[in-house]
Amino acid sequence: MPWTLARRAERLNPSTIREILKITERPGIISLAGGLPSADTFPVAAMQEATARVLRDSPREALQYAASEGYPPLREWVAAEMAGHGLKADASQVLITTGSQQGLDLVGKVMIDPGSTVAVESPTYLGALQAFAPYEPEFAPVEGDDEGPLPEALKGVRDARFMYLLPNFQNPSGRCLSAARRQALVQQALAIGLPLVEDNPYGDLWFDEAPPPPLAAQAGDAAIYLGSFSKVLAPGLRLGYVIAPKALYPKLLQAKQAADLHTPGFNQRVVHEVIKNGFLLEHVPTIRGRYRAHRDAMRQALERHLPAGCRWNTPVGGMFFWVELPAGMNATALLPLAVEAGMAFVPGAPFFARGGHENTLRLSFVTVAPELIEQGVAALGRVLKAAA
Ligand code: N5F
Repeated sequence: MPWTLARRAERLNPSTIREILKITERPGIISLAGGLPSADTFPVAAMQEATARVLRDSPREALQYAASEGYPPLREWVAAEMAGHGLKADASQVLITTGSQQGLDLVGKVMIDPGSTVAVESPTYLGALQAFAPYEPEFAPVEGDDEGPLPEALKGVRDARFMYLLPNFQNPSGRCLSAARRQALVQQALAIGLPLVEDNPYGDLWFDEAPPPPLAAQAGDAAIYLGSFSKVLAPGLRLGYVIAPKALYPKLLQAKQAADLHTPGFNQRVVHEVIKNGFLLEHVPTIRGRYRAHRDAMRQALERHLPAGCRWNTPVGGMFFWVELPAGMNATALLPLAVEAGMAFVPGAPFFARGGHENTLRLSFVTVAPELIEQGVAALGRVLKAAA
């Protein structure tokens, strides 16, 4: 073998979610594993019309190489949308990315040196751990409670390059930070000079009331904000965005250029065409209503089928239930049995930067229909009872 792997390649891991998705693509498996939006919410007709209009009105531009920063009207739309959420940023601070997953990679590339500290929630999004890990950080989990990370605990990570946070309906825990906790966290972060990287793909998927404004609205230049069109339109478009402090923007842009020159201009134009006249104001509430009904179906199924000793949250938005099994049970070991029984989940351990917590698992309630949620959770219940 004439090849020598780079040190960062050693840190590359397969995504547990993607590995499970391979199994769950087998017919007959009820997958509560992947955070896949319900395909019934994809706006197919609106996409068809917008695609036809883009190809009719601007085919040469739409099919040509385009600006690395993104399609200017889409950047303007993002800036205006975020202003409505209290985050004032200029369109020149918006970088359109190939999914918010790419935003995580670009932030890692620009901000992390080998051995530098990255503070994370515990648990946190495993795809972010996967994106940051090749840049060789030391992850520092920050202690928290039901309202979010503890502001006091930030003092322990004051030297971190940044803290990565998911304030709304967190993946995987479903947790939503209270307004008071957001304010306390930002105050503490500003006081100790700790920058924040805020990832918010689920904020629009609330069931009863909109979550408080983003941390970035209060943190100013101390925050980078990541958004995504995956959960409000369709993940196959691979469209997300980063809103960055002006001083950081050029470096993120250079990293973006090096990675893929630009996000597909065709997709950006089609999406802008779909959303420019308020489409999401009507579309997103239909997703909320549907997902709320799915959440209720899963809550009932969990109450009916999970054995005593299991605990779970009731998410008020987003896509996930987070389940704690009785101590001593191992979700990773139970997964093959669950698949044999006809269902799949994501084990919780990979969501913890330092592992452990083998008795946790994540269930998505949005991908399959309520009847299948009931069947899938019933199968999980049988597996857990047999293992107890
Ligand atoms: O914007 P996009 O589609 O790149 O979303 C990436 C992303 C970023 N940040 C958080 C907190 C996320 O939850 C995600 C998407 N997570 C899904 C999940 O199931 O955890 C995606 C999994 C789909 C897959 O790997 O095929």
